[in-house]
Amino acid sequence: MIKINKTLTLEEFRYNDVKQIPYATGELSNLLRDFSLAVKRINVEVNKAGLLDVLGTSGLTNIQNEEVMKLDDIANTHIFNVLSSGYSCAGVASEELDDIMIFDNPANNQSKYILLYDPIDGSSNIDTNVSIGSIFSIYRRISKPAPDSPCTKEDFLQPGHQIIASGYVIYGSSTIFVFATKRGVNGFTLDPTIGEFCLSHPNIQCPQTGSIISFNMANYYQFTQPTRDYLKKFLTDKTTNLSHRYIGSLVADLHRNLIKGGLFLYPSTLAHKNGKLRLQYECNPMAFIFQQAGGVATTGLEAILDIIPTELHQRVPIIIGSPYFFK
Ligand code: P6P
Repeated sequence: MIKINKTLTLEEFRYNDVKQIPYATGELSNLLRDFSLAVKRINVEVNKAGLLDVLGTSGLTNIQNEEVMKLDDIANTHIFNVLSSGYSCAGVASEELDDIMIFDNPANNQSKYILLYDPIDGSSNIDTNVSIGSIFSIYRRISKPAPDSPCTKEDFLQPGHQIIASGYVIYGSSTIFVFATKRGVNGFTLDPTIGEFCLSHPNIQCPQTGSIISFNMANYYQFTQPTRDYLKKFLTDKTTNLSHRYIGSLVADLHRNLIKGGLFLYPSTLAHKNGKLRLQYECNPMAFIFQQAGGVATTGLEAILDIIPTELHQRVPIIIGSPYFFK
């Protein structure tokens, strides 16, 4: 039979993974496939944003008391609809939903997973065509999967080191789906000719060092003195030849730093005492990805993945990047 050199689709990649894991049932692969379907639908909206009625604000405010952009609301609905119509997770939590949403039916109650997501991160950039992203993390339930046993709030308040898989999609010059499991970090680029995510960034490793430092300079004088002292160490070291790059879209800033190396921080500020970024669907998923790729993620005082969550929407300071910056 003729040999055809083709790139693996996300599903084909997962089939290979599942075949190598004796106890795997394929449920996690089904959940990743469902999420990839939802983000393909979001990708259509993002790519035609200026031609569809998806720009600007929705007129809603979320539990964070933040303006919900139309695309936030549309993306949230796309992900919710696909996951609730599937049977590969027992429930979800979203930045745009006040509380967890339990899919309480015999099929979904038997799923061993729950999923948390930020449907569109960086939404303030939507109207200016700057790269934005979607972020998710998947945990195994603490509650017992059974037809009459719905998931519980406790399932959604697990520390990040319990993550089974986490990932992001960056809607940029190309649309790339990056996800991590304990078997590594891999990136898949959407091939619009076949409508599939295809393996393009196998076995991503965070460079040991990097020359990019990312933080919002406008907040510098709101940083604590220890944060300024920490930054001064690198900004005054002539041997590091640092460049400051800050897109203001977490997924875009972190995807660049994951590939090229560097440091990103959103520390405590006067306006955001606990930092601005949310632990359960921004910091933990990104910290798990960086750690699996050889990077580091802390609050400045403790590892992000070790934090025991107390609130679904709690914020934490984050310093994340190449190991060099944590020596
Ligand atoms: P600031 C975007 O609104 C976001 O949630 C992240 O994507 C981004 O890293 C951060 O906030 C930017 O915040 O205060 O610098 O505009």
